[in-house]
Amino acid sequence: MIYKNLNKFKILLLISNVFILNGCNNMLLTSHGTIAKQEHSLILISFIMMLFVIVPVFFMTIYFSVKYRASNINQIYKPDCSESKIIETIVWFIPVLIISFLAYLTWNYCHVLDPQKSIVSKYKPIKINVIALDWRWLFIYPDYNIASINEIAFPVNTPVIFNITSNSVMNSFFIPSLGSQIYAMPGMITKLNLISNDSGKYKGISSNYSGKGFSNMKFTAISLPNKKVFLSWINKIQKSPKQLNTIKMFQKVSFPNENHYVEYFSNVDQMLFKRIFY
Ligand SMILES: [Cu+2]
Repeated sequence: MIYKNLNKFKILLLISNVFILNGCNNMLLTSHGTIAKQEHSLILISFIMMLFVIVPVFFMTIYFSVKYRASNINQIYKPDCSESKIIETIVWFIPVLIISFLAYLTWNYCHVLDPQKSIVSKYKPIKINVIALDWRWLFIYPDYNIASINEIAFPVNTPVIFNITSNSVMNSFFIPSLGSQIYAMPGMITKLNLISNDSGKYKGISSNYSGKGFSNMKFTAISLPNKKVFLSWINKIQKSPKQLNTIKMFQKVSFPNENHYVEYFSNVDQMLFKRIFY
């Protein structure tokens, strides 16, 4: 009987392992840029620090409940004990130590990883203006006069400066593999600096619920191997017959639509981004 239950337990353990280990492949934990890598280590350090609290608590819960069970008559019985200097010291000192360390860490990383801070690199940064629509992402490359929906590209090891706003409700711009999410808000511009150190395709999402089409509000961030490939990507979009140089065209593009597809626009109004948030 016990053996049968043990086998069931093993199977359950195996199945749950699949789900737990699946988390290892989580986008947030497969970092592909300097920013994401530092955030990854911050998460890991904080996680380990918190284990210093959780593991002893779990251990003590089991240990004390076994040791001080009613049937254990061999233990010392001290009904008048009301104070212990040793216990007081431990339960105050350790949490203070952990919280101070986490506070120091958070303060430091907050300044190092400030989304507004430009990333030092020998390459000239790429500027991308981001507009959150219902329920798509519109990206404008002001230096190349082009725009795209639900797709961006940039060369590897090149800093990317995102200026982000929303033409609708609040959303959140997030490329988990590259780190740092930031809010897209109407009437405001938020700034985000990211870099990719590996070429590849990364998933971009909105991590802030914004209505019924929200689950389709995804985009692809393509990190291209070099500037030459990037320029040919730009060139491909510059040949697109679709244009975006009047407010009427923009209204058509920004009309609520939950279909997830990629669109390219050539000849984009230089002032469009500014017009949207004023
Ligand atoms: Cu705000």
